[in-house]
Amino acid sequence: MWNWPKTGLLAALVVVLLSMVTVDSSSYAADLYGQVLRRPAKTSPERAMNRYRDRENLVKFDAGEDCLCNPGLFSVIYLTGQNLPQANIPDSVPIMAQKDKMFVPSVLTVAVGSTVEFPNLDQFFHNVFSYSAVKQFDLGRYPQGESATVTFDKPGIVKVFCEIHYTMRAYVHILESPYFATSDERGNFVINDVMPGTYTLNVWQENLPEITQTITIKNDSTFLKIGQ
Ligand SMILES: [Cu+2]
Repeated sequence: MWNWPKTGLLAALVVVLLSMVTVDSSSYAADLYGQVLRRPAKTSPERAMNRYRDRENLVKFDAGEDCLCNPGLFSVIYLTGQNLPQANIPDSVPIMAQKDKMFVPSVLTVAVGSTVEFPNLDQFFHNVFSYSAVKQFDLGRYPQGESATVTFDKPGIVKVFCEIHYTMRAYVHILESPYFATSDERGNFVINDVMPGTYTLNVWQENLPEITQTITIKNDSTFLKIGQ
């Protein structure tokens, strides 16, 4: 009888060992971590859009490189390749607010088909519009506490402006596969649950050439430094 605990322990060990043998570890998804080290592009005077011509001929979008209002601080990192799964539309509605005369966030990534909300959190009117080919819209002017939505039904990049405050600009990236992320202002990013495989890694940053490189994801988390 004194032998039972040992036998039980042995049985448990056999069960654990068997489960290790029978689970195919190659099917595990892994997280891709990284940091984009490239600095934002220098802001340069940008030709005014037709809508502003009667006000100013040239508009300088320059509030300082490190201002969080500078979309150039934020990179979009996404994987492309063969037979990628389709991105799921999230349960929570993605938000691009208008706050302190900025779009927050100024770079937003969403799955194709997503509806984005644009609430005005300032104590004055804003307007939200885009002339981008992927999605043209004009939400009109609305005050604090009001909001409006846009459904982005095609993949691509949409540049967003406010008609009232000409320094406000932002980007919505609409993506087809679930493997995408926006970096923080220091370039850090994570893409969760990437299935093992070989992909093209793409890095977008405002007014800079796109970076592409081949990347192989295995079972373990991967850490990348990009754009050194
Ligand atoms: Cu505004």
